[in-house]
Amino acid sequence: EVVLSRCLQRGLCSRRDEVSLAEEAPTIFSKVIDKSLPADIIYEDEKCLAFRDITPQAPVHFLVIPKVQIPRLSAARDGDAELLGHLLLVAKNEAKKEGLSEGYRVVINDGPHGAQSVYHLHIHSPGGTADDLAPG
Ligand code: TR5
Repeated sequence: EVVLSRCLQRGLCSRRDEVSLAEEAPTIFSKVIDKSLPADIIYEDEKCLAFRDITPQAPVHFLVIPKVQIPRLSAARDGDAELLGHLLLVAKNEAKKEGLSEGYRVVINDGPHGAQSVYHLHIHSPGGTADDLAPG
């Protein structure tokens, strides 16, 4: 019921909209955030977490996620602007720490047509080679 009311507040779903409701449900990344599932965390602050992708698509491949559960980019609101900017800056800072001085990609998959598999907004930052860097 809490999940449903949050979903309704965001205007994402009606009570019969089970697809949107499923997207609002906690994902595996909630367990990474609350540390009930181990992950290789490389950065954390009060707003976000960065950790290595479990199936890296490049020599360096980490994810940056907000601690609040925004299910996908298309569900973000105008009020999320500062948070979204913060995630990008964290991705940039971590890429520098990882030594990606020659560049890297920043990718957000959105929804079924965007090949999104985990419905907790995340930024992919793969880098380290000029070969295939396409995540997920
Ligand atoms: O397809 P999208 O854009 O949704 O990307 C989801 C990404 O999450 C994929 O690149 C997965 O490899 C990654 N993933 C999935 C799990 C996971 C993870 N990265 C780090 N740690 C993970 N744990 C502990 N569990 C996952 N199921």
